[in-house]
Amino acid sequence: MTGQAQTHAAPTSSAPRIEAIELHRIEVPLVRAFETSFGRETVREALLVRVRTDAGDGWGECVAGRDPFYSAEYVDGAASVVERYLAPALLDARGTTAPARDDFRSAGVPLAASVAPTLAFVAGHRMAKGALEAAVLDAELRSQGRSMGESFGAERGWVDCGVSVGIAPTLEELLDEVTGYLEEGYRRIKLKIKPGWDLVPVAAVRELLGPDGLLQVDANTAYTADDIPLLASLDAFGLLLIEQPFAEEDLATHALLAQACETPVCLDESILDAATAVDAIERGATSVVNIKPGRMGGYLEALRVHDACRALDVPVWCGGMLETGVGRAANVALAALPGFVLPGDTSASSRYYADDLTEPFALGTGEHRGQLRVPDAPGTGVTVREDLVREWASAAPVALAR
Ligand code: NPG
Repeated sequence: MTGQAQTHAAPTSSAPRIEAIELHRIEVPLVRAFETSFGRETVREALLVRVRTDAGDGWGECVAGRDPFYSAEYVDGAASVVERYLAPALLDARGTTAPARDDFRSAGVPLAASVAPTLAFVAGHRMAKGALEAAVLDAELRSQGRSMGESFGAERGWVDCGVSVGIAPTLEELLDEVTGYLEEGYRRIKLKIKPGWDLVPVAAVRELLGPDGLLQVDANTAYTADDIPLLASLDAFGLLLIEQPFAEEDLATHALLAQACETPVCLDESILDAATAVDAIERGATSVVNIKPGRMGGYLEALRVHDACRALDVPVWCGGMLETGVGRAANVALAALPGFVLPGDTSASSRYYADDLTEPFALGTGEHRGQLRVPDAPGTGVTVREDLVREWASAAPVALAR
């Protein structure tokens, strides 16, 4: 076969070598319950991975939730697949044998670029794979003295922040919550909607924001094709976008909605990688893309999705999965790329947590009101508070070594 560029990862002596991988399960209380069309959370159950290399450590956060409701992945399953399959494979390969993709986004991070190919023998489990890749990337960039922003090609020192507002018990409580976020400076409001909680809350929040306030909605797959007329009637409220109203496999109904309404349709759950993004765009099922690195198997694929969307002139924005500072830091670096033209769900730590696992992310003031600063120290640029990892542990850590 000719024309197939295949390189081998970590051919240089400068690439770190993986020595050990640790899994840490934690439970972090949320400052307020977060309700979506698929469930209600009061605690974030998270899986953190620490990769120990001969050149230093790196941390990654798995975004799988407690239950397999947003996606098929869930945190117990992620921990199991990391422990049984993924971590042993990385420890065996140690970045020296797996063929890495030879593309622009793999350049400069040979060890991180070897992770996805090494783990490709396991079907799916993108969130689990993404956590490992993020930890390896953090370790590798720290060893090079480079920040994620620098390595990704960030073009901004600050990013615009939006906030995702859960389904509230009453309209009054919703308006109180949104008012609080506006006072804090958030530049865009995203409302969670579901059948029975859509037109009325959207109308009320539009009135609160005034005609110029940035507003969008997220249905997390709660609707069906029968709801197209109702969803099209949201055009009256000048929304930035309608996010994922239908099932993740159902591009056809999203394309029908896109034809029936003026509001841009944005896919989240459906977009698994650059290929599915391009396919959905070409089918007319999405004209804006929510990029969540965990859903795509890691930051390197997220960068490829960004690049593919940019080449097609499709705007992207950075989603969120209630990340602690570990994942938030990397998301903020990603959101500083030029294709991220809409504010992300990159909220301040205080939106979810009284204490964050790292230095807290706080919204800026003055000209940076409603923005977060992109970390510029090596790797994620933040430091994990190991005292809190221990304090919040919900299970004994698991350590795997070669
Ligand atoms: O700000 O981190 C955040 C959360 C943003 O609404 C948000 N996330 O569907 O996009 C989503 C939703 C979500 C949260 C999905 C938790 C899955 C779990």
